[in-house]
Amino acid sequence: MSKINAAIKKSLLAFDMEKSIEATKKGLDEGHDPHVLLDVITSSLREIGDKFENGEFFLAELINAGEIAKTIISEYLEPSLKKKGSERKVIGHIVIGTVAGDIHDIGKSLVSSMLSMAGFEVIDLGVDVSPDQFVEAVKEHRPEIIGISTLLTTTLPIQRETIRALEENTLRDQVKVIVGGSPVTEDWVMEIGADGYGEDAIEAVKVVKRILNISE
Ligand code: B1M
Repeated sequence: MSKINAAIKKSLLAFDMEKSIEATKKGLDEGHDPHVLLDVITSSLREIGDKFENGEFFLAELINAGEIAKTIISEYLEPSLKKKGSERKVIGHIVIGTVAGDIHDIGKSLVSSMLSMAGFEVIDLGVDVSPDQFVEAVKEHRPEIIGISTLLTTTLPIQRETIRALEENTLRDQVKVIVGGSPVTEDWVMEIGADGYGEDAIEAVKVVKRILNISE
């Protein structure tokens, strides 16, 4: 692991906002790939989640880590990723959100940003989005695709409920559905009848393009 990556990981695991920002800025200034820095943050958060799960860290620490990661990603990494891409024409429209009962938004927002950088117009409904709210957004915005995110196993069934709500409102054949979030598996995608899923934000963009037959 490079010195910068190690410094970011160390400061995130110490819940030190200042040092995390400092290390990220240094990494960007030294020309490190923002995608790689993003991977370091994601894997560090996973480690923090595991430590929370086994009782080593408390909820307050999970909250702190989430806040630090959000700040670094939205204020430093995303602007740097955007600089790399140029202005593009709109290639599609997507409504995206995190399901009802779930307030995790770091990964979902990353997927939104990557899609936006790839040329999609993204209507981000935020977190705690009910199946009815997804349905209303589809009626209002008429996207080609919707993205349903969740990180909790307890709220995973809401992805299925959202697809059912689209069917009940006779909208399912007008809109494709991509799902995502750490508990989502290929089997789950098949079971609920979604059109695809992305394991991470980069994969999500590829999958959306594939589903919509966009080759650029
Ligand atoms: Co929470 N949390 N959390 N948490 N949290 C997890 C998810 C957990 C795995 C930690 C653990 O115990 N190991 C665990 C879930 C266990 C389970 O359900 N099996 C958990 C828990 C239990 C909880 C609470 C219940 C804790 C409590 O209160 N006792 C609570 C729930 C609150 C609620 O939602 N109702 C809770 C709260 C929180 C915080 C608020 C403190 C904070 C979130 C802050 C925020 O999002 N603004 C938080 C955090 C930070 C985490 C961990 C540590 C990190 C999540 C994260 O941001 N990862 C997480 C541990 C883990 O994930 N292993 C954990 C970085 C992000 C870039 O990755 O979100 O996976 P990720 O997104 C990826 C992919 O999944 C994918 O692409 C993204 C980018 O690469 N992806 C998509 C995501 N959505 C997609 C959508 C797509 C396609 C791809 O298409 C639509």
